[in-house]
Amino acid sequence: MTESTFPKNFLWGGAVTAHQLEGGYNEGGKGISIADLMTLGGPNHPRELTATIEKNKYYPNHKAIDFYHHYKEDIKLMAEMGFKAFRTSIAWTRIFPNGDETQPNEEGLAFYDKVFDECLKYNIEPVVTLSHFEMPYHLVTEYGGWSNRKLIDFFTRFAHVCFERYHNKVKYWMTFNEINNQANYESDISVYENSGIKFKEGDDKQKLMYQAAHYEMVASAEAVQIGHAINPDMQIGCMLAFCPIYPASPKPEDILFAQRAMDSRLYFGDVQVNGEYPRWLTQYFKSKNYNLDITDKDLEILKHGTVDYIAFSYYMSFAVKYTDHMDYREYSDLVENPFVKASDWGWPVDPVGLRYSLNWMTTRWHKSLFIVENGLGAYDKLTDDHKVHDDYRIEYLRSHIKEMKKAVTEDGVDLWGYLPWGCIDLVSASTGEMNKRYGFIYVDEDNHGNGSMKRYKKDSFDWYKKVIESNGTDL
Ligand code: P53
Repeated sequence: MTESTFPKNFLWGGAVTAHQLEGGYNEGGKGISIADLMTLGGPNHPRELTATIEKNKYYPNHKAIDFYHHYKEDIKLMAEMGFKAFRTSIAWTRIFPNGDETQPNEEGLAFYDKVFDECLKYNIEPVVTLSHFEMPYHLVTEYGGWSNRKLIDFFTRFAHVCFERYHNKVKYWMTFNEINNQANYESDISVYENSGIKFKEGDDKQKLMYQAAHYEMVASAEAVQIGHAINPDMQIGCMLAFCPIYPASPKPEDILFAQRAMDSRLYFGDVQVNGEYPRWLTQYFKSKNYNLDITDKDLEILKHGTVDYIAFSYYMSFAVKYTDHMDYREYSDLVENPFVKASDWGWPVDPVGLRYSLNWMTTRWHKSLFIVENGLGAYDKLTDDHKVHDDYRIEYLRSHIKEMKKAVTEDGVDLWGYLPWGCIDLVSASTGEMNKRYGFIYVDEDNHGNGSMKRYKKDSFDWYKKVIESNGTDL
């Protein structure tokens, strides 16, 4: 008989990242990260990327939800839901405040010892991202972010220190969060968050993105080797934003173009999993006369630093229609998909796309998978008696878990776990808002940082607790 539910050791839990939740942006010797210089934006106006902290602007990540001082209380609530795993990141600027020091900041290291110990106390497995949109700002101003090869050394030093310090506490690691978001190279925010590059007038954005991504992937492959040398039991993965891209119609040109769009967004996975660039892309670099700085030694490193597993986020799917070019651009080539609804922030909601994605990756890469983000950003209302009736969130998660279950039980996908995003409300990455909420736990704080900061359980808290208790049977 085939197994009809999730494996016994399935890692149910939730996910966050340092800069969107910790606050304490200048405590414990922490340096300024790129996220500390992003202002509050909104659904219709982008966040500003300022060069210094300006007095009259609001920077939501400075305070975030103050996990820096609330971590015990917050992890306790996650334990109450029965979490088996908790994904967070290590703020690079707590360990290397400027990024180019040779010695780490002990106070920063000690903070994460406390966070991981608190998780382990409840048998919660920490799942840790090394770089999640929070590189030291000093590396931007002094080196131009990841446009500079020197960043490889700074990052691998950071990775080395973290692996050495925490290898007995943390088994699951990821190198770069959503490394492929910058495939959307026309977006200033996407490239800045991944690579710390601020475009100037006249820049070839696409070329700069390919070069930066190359250095990052070399750094990631080196980190994999460093980590395995320290402790071969550590599982070190890549992390991709997986948004499947469908053809708008069965027209052959649409299908071909959708394939190219997927390849353009996901070549990062090809390099990190297979250890080499796909042929179409090498050919593309030639046709563009890009002459990127990719050395033979780099190619060796990529080959020997392939990842142990694939972590990914899944929020939405896209659709494309061929016009007159094969060079996919996310802004201009997407068309609306009449078969899916959208969230309040315009993100298409497509649970079946999750099953499609799990199968797509399994067929292409033959590796274990780990869903480390999924969820619905929504407006919540705290009632007078401190409840949040978030049936829309439960519905979103339930429909995605159902599809994930089919992928595991019917399609045989090797999936390690499910860690929905923002398990406690936190600052949105794209808009900086608090009001774009994902959590099972409500945090009483508004877009401008006002509120009691008290934590309240939403209806989804009790629902998710039951889901975990029943290992995904009681949905
Ligand atoms: P927010 C774009 C597309 C898909 C995922 O996003 C993305 C982004 C960038 O915003 O980011 C991931 O907060 C990211 C998290 C982020 C989460 O999705 O914009 O890894 O840091 O918070 C949700 O609603």
